[in-house]
Amino acid sequence: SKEGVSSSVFDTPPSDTIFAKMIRGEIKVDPVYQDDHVIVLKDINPQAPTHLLLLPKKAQIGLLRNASESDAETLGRLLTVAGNLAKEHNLEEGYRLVINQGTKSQQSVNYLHVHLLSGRQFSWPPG
Ligand code: DGP
Repeated sequence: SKEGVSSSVFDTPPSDTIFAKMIRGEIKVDPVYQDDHVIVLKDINPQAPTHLLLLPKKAQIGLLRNASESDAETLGRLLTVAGNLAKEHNLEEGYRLVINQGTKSQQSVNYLHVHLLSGRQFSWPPG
């Protein structure tokens, strides 16, 4: 990066992120689930016994603030798929859905994604 200008994950357009490349098939993945709207992968660095990532397929959104009304169906589907997966995978004793947004939340990929974590005791407030 240029001197005095720190680089950021948000310098990468959503369509150039690793998740977009996976969705386009440019990087091979082994989805846990997919339909027309949502693709679900195992997180490469799991923070719980079950740690899935739910990605919107068509909406090339980095930050939630850049979502538009036309993304509403896809955004809703992320949650309905999460609920269905939790039921199918017998996670209903407890799971947590997380969307990290922005630098202070430690978002590390500029492509909107929902974490589904389960299989251990979580604390509140989150770390
Ligand atoms: P976040 O910090 O919310 O932006 O989470 C990004 C997550 O993506 C992080 O938990 C690690 C995961 N991740 C990064 N690169 C890859 C990858 O190449 N494959 C998979 N399956 N997950 C990845």
